[in-house]
Amino acid sequence: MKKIYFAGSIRGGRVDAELYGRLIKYMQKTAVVLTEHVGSPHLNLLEQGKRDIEIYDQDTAWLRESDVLIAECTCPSLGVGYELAYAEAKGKPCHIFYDRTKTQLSAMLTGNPYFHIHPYEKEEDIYPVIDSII
Ligand code: 6IA
Repeated sequence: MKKIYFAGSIRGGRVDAELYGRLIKYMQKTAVVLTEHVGSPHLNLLEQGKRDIEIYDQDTAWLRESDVLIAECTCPSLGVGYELAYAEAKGKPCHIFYDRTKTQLSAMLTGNPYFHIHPYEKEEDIYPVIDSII
């Protein structure tokens, strides 16, 4: 089974947290998701116990261990942008999803041919693309 690093906004804002949760649940049917907590509704409570240096060390270790990075980028997040650049530097395939009716993606992502970018209009459009990735 492929190991997936799923990236989604945390301190950038949790408006899409439920969507992340549904995507993670779907991917877990056929793959290992290293970052299940990104879709957790209880993240704020959990987060208080962990120091930022531990979060950084764990997440960069998971990025190096992963086979593919899948990022949901509708809600902009500095952390997700950093993870994308880190994964690119490590040669990991990077897939970016965003709702084109809600946001315009940064030119630093759309302008980089390394990234596989998947704009969508409806959540149901995401799932067949995920199938083709994993
Ligand atoms: O800048 P942001 O906070 O929006 O960055 C979000 C991204 O950074 C996510 O894709 C995560 O991989 C990573 N990240 C940010 N905060 C955490 C975190 N907090 N834990 C793990 N990854 C994080 C603590 C919660 C945990 C104890 C359940």
